[in-house]
Amino acid sequence: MPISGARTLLKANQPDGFDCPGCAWGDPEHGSSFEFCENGVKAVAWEATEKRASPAFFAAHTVSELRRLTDYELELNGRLTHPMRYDAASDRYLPVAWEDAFAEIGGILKGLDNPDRAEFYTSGRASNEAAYLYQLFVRAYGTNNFPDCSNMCHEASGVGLRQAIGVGKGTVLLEDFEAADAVFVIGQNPGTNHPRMLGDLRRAAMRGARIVVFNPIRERGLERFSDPQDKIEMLRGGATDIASHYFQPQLGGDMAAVRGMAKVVFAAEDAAVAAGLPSVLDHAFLAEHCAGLAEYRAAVEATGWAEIEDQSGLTRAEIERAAEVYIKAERVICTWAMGVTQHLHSVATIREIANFMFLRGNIGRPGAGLCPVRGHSNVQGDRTVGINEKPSQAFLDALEKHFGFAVPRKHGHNVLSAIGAMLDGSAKAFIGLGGNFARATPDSALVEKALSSLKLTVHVATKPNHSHLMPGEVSFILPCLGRTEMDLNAAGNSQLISVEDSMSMVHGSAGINRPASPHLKSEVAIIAGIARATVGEGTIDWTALAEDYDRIRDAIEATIPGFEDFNRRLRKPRGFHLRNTAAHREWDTPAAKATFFSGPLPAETVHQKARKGGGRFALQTFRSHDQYNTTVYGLDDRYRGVYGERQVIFIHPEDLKAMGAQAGDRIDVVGDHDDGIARIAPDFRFVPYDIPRGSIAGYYPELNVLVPLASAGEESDTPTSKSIMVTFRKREAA
Ligand SMILES: Nc1nc2c(c(=O)[nH]1)N[C@H]1C(S)=C(S)[C@@H](COP(=O)(O)OP(=O)(O)OC[C@H]3O[C@@H](n4cnc5c(=O)[nH]c(N)nc54)[C@H](O)[C@@H]3O)O[C@H]1N2
Ligand SMILES: Nc1nc2c(c(=O)[nH]1)N[C@H]1C(S)=C(S)[C@@H](COP(=O)(O)OP(=O)(O)OC[C@H]3O[C@@H](n4cnc5c(=O)[nH]c(N)nc54)[C@H](O)[C@@H]3O)O[C@H]1N2
Ligand SMILES: [Mo]
Repeated sequence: MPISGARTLLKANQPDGFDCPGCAWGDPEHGSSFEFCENGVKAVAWEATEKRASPAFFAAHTVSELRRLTDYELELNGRLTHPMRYDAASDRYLPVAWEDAFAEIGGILKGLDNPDRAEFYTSGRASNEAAYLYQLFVRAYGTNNFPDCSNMCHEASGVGLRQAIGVGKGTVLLEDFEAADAVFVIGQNPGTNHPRMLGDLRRAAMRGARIVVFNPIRERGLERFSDPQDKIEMLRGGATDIASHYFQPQLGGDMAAVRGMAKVVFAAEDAAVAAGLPSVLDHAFLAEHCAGLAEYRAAVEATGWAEIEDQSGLTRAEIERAAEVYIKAERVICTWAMGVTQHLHSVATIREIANFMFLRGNIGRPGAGLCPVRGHSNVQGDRTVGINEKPSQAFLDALEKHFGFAVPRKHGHNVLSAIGAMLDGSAKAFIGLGGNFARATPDSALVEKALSSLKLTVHVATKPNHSHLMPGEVSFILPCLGRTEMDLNAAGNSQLISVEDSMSMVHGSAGINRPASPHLKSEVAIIAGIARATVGEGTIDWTALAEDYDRIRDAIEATIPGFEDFNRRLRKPRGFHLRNTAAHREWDTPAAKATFFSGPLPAETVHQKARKGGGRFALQTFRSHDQYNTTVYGLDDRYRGVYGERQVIFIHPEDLKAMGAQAGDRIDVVGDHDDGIARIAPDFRFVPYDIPRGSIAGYYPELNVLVPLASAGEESDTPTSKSIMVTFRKREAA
């Protein structure tokens, strides 16, 4: 790594440095111990690369040629350096002047007969300031079309938690992990995706807290972990056991597993009462704070063990062991991520997790609470500052009052409805603030077609990716500064941005590296440029806002609760905490209580359906250790023992045997969704693995060709990329 790279790392997650673009895990109070992780290093080094995808690179390759590269090969070309415009005649991207790009984009947007014909995507790396300015521009233009990576990520957590506790965010702070007696980790692989979280889990395990994992796959990082911050452990080559209990449910079986645990808790309560022992339930909390307990208890009693075992894939004895830990622990935290949120029944599952935690009052007190672990480093902040296709009326009122323009009130498009609008021809323009829309979304072939059919596509990006290679009639790639780079205004002063982590801590971030190219602009400056050319400076002075981000923060303070004295508090070493009502046991729900939901278990989950025969399997798509979403850093997945390849399917050895297949056999994976669309992922290899029978796994984004647009989570509308029905086809020998 070049020296500048090492210097860069020393400034990651430091009070005077930049926020690590890796993940949204919180930073410790004592910011002096330099916390970084292997995958944070990769994320930072990826951005600080010395390679450049310059105009010479684009001159040397037609877009059709570039399309044949893998995601990995494409991003290897390094950082974008110039704004580029697609030239259909030569099938190449050519350099363009910033002002010309802004003028043409503004012209096309103004020319659409209805602002709802444009789609404004956000990926979760955008800062609060960029995201706020973006939503302001888009609403001044006249639409609430905000498809957002959140729609594919933690949407179900937002929806489920809002219903249950009145706020769509987690209730714990990092400090709570120091006080918890037990942490339940459901559907999450922190060893790869939130390595700094493993440090906190390890410290908890070392002081005797129980760590209970629910994951169909045995993930090495959750079993044993050696902390890179612990020099003695590193020198000895030692490691600490993380999980005290590891349960392997079937895909989508978590709601049944959690309900099973609730059943055990109610039974234990009855036994305690009969024996004259102290109650297992937290009656004081339930009486003062909760609504719907009696109905919930009835629903739990109506759910039989046979149904619970069949759907969860766990035995009653296993579930009793897990529940035992919960009952014995005074303070419990439950964390989860994509293994819970990317299913058909995710919202119901998250409500069930909340139900379970209410039983012993495990919310709103130290060492206890609900903790959805976010993905992108500022995905939570982007929502807070208004990237939301269904904005609250209160927020819209505040915008209208502060800025004095009429805001659009109609709900806009999320990711799936935006794709629908592109496919049916009603959408005409796509603007992407970061991300890789074509690769991150389902049914890749259809989305590629959708993007290419548009009148205008614009991508604000740091590196070339496949979404840039589906140009519409007019198409731009606009290169921006990354998190690690200095963002200087016209006066030469370094601008501060802010982000919000999974624990609702808002803190500042300022890059330290020289920009990858002198032609880059900040995301804020790019949004201001497009806004000026589209809606003009009549009501909003875009130039002044972009010139000093303190002014954007003043506007955030004036329109969004919780940001009082924003500019001053942001400059405090660890930033500040956005107040979470549920963490204070205030319930912003219709009943003004923490609310139990008592629906039945799903009638059938994907593995139950697959088991009916026809050679069908339930597939989940997840991340390797060497990738950041659609960005592939390398072809290894060290913890899972896969090297030099990504086209693999993890499968139980007995399933292989039953098919008469062997490790290493090459196969095509064939989609089996009942919508008449043929879906094939060609040329994969079997890897025998410790995974329940009937459930299989492979990597995103290669397998997105198999994720059906038509399959969306109930109430969350999230693509169901962890429950896909597939079959296999043997490949003919070449
Ligand atoms: N290095 C790195 N860091 C990242 C990312 C990255 O790509 N690379 N991505 C970021 C983003 S945007 C996000 S959202 C997060 C993602 O973080 P994770 O949610 O950890 O990501 P996935 O790789 O999708 O892993 C899902 C885990 O859930 C398990 N699982 C799947 N289905 C089920 C189920 O039905 N039940 C249970 N109990 N478990 C299940 C899988 O076996 C796997 O261990 O990470 C963020 N951080
Ligand atoms: N099958 C399947 N599909 C999934 C998932 C899954 O688990 N399985 N996970 C889903 C989830 S959780 C998520 S969050 C989405 C992710 O979807 P996205 O957020 O759209 O995708 P990323 O791969 O994170 O975006 C990578 C691109 O972002 C750009 N970029 C990087 N840094 C910056 C920056 O600082 N500024 C700007 N403007 N651009 C930058 C680079 O050009 C890079 O190519 O994918 C979803 N899709
Ligand atoms: Mo995500």
